[in-house]
Amino acid sequence: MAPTFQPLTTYQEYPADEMRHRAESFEEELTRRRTVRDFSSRPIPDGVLDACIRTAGTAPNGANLQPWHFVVITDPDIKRQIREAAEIEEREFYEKRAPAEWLEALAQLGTDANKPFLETAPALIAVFAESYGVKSDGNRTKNYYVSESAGIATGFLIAAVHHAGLVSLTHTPSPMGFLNGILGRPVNEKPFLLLVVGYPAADAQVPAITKRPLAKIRTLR
Ligand code: IYR
Repeated sequence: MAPTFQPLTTYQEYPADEMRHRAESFEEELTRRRTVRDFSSRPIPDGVLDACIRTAGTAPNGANLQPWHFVVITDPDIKRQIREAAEIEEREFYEKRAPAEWLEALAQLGTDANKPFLETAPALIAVFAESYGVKSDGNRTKNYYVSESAGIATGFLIAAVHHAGLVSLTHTPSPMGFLNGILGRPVNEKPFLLLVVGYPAADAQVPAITKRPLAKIRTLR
């Protein structure tokens, strides 16, 4: 397809001081984000998740094929089915599959096979990565950089949810093929992760962990 171009009208330049200030205040805002596992059942105001998912849908991605799909689950019965299926996998993981080294790495998070938040939280967003497209005649089309694209979109989604004033948990029961069955998604969509979203419980606790400082994560050359 021949490209059509239009002027870039959305770019906004800021003076250097303001740019630094903006960079640092965004840093401050995202540094307040914590992954939360203790959720309140309080419902999410209408429209909030739609805006967050539209934000996720603006993410850069392979050939602009936008290889993702988001399923928002608020139905208690579907949440219960997801919890039951996830806990089966998680029990397998914690009791059999996980190597000792992996369990040691997880120890600081205090996680286990019980996933009550899958029912308590008001919303789950199942993120699917579209491995390939399907044309109306049934033939497949290729997608590109599918994991990168879904990962960036999920990053946008997590930031948007935080910016809106909610908390989230990236949950990855493994394997999570059961999500296709429960949610009726086609086989070309691979479950990428389950984002648990809502308000934190009044007494929510988070693990006392820290992030690596700039000097450890960045090199200048
Ligand atoms: N999926 C399991 C285990 C787990 C794995 C990683 I890597 C984490 O950062 C956290 C948990 C669970 O959700 O408990």
